[in-house]
Amino acid sequence: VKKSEVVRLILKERWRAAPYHLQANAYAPINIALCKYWGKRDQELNLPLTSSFSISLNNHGATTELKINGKENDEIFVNDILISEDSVFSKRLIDFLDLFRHDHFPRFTMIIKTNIPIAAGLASSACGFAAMTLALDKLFNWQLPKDKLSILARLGSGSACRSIWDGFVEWQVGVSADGMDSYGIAIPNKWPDLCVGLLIMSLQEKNLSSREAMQRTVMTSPLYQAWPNKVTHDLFILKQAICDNDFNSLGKTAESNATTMHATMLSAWPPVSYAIPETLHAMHTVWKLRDQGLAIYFTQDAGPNIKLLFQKNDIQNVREHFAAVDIVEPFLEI
Ligand code: 2P0
Repeated sequence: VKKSEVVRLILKERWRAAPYHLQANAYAPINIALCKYWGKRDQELNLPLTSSFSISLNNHGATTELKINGKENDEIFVNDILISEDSVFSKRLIDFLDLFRHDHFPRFTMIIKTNIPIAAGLASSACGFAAMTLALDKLFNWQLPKDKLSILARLGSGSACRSIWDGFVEWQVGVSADGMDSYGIAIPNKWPDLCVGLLIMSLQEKNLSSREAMQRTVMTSPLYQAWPNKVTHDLFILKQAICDNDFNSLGKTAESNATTMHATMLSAWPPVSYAIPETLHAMHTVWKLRDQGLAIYFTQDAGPNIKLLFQKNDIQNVREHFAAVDIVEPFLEI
């Protein structure tokens, strides 16, 4: 199934209609998976092999402004820098926009502003494509429900389907070939004391995309066959932990899910590791602090940066050990 067919199924008579506004903008948060998406059953539609579960980081994310520019080309600015049309990043965005317009028209100026490092394993493509989808919905006045917007965002980047929502989100795996049952669903439970600490160790762009890394893992890792069962188990425990407000169960499950995902990558061939020495150092610090009685856990995505999980009453303690930590309270009203 092609992306354009899915877009037609969702937009129906709205597909390729003229824009309703000349300009629109939207915001979407980054999301951190507590149970990871790692492996696709469909490369074209970004359909996953398993469900996944995340938390959106309310005030950390991307704002996208879309303007019809009347020019012959699209222009993309990221944090005020004009991005080359030939870059992989631009091509991905332009291909995505082309799904919704005739022969590349109208052309857009896209002004993307993020308050997170791009491509350093902080889910910048997730919030970027989610914000773009929400801006398109406004520009074309589609007024689509969020499950449909989540499917469209997934066509840009898999994990973007979770950034359509705040709070806890489950991306259900789905079974259909066109992916109409594979989108993010908001889990209504809140956890006001939950904190996520971002430890930025490197701002360098990764040299292997998560797209390639996950495909290589599925194709070559002897450990990958254990992954779907691990996800089923972890999802169940995570949801239970949220219902019971059991922080240690949530933290343990998220950390174990991340280390298992990275073990599948390390056992791929050629091996994949996103860790740098600072990553391992932070992990050891977390383990040491936990031995000393602090309720702190970590997770790591397709980059070297570590995300700490802890609760509000330990903020001071965490700051003492991780001076550079950027603390986010996902459920804080802002
Ligand atoms: C996640 N990651 O669940 C996992 C954990 C990285 C590690 O989703 O190819 O950029 O666009 O569907 O969404 C990053 O992968 O990949 C990701 P595509 P995406 O957050």
